[in-house]
Amino acid sequence: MTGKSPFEALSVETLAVRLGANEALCSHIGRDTARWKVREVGDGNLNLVFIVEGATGAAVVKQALPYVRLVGDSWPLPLKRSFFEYHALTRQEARAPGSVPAIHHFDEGQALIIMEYLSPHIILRRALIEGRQLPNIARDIGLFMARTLFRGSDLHMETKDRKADLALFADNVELCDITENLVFSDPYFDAKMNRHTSPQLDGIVAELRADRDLKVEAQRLKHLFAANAEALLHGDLHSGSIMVTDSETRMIDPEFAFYGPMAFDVGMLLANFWMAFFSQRGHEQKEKRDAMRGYLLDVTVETWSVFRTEFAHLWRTERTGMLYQKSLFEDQGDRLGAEQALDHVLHSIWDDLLGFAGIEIHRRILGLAHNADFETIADEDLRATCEAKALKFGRQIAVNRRQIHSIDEVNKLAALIERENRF
Ligand code: SR1
Ligand code: MG
Repeated sequence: MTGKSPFEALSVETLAVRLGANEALCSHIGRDTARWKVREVGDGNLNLVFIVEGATGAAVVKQALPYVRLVGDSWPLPLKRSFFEYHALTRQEARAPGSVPAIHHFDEGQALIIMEYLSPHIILRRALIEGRQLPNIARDIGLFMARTLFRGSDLHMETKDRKADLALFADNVELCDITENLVFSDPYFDAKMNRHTSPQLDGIVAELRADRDLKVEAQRLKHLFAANAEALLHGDLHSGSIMVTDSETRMIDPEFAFYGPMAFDVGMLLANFWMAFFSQRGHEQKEKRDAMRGYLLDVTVETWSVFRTEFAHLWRTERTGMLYQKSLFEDQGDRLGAEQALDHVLHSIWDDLLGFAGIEIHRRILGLAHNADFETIADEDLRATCEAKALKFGRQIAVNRRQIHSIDEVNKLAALIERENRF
């Protein structure tokens, strides 16, 4: 199969025939295709994902489809998202070595990436639903975000390189369009593909759609998302885009990558920890999940702390881009000036990340793409109670974000709302 053949979706039945001569795949898993075992395991919203096991190893073959898998061919989506995923992965590996799967092969025409099979890793979201406390995720994800965001911005890059890259990723229009609609707008009106736990949440949904301050805030955040091309983002950094073992963490699926505000990645990620927190009540059996709830709040604190510390370290040691040049500060002996500027940058990421987190929570409960944290709670009344609390929390952090000054304050609010009985 070459990049020149017309695109054709792979299947479990055709994969060995079509990729049997692929040198990168054969060298990793063995050439005897009769011994290949192929499984399709994609559980995301967009693509096909195969695990291929051979005599000497295993690999993942990920292929984009020309439509949104979750919805079907009534929603066409360009194959070029695979190109952006490939380019984002190569940049992330360079900026945060060891944090993403190794790429073995990329075929642009077939929109497929052959990459490292991560095993025994599982999706972070699944681990959190199971109540597993992973000791390293806060450190690993905090470092990943600080390194990719700092090193993928004008704080570090050569300006001509960043502008060329900005132009390259600017073409990821359709994936940005998904976020622009699904995240920032659809939850706040009667959009066609929305769904929510009904009738339990009907009243809250009506309130949120009538909430002028919230809608204005969501649109200010959308404005920021669209207009602030600050750094190369992962673009979809939720707990379903992270694979873990007890000791390892890898980020996957950056097909939504584009140049946007740093706070978007950080906010989306933290929102997923807060959603995991609010959903724990729905996963409690006889064993209570108090320790898990405490762990999840601790993870938000540590992630943000690691992010800030690493970002500050890079600010002091790798600030080679055109912004806040050393010639204006350190080179004149004004170290404090550089620290003052760093403080401003981190403050603005903080203010905005709370907004992005709040609306990410809303869209996962009110929009098209729900998450398993809540969806796997079979008792609908219980699910709605967890969701209602998360919605209330999301509204407060989005609208009042400039009055909230620390992550401890946010977590106190989360704990307070979680313990309320009136839902
Ligand atoms: C139609 S795509 C829905 C969602 O799936 C992806 O993972 C993104 O989060 C997107 O918003
Ligand atoms: Mg994805």
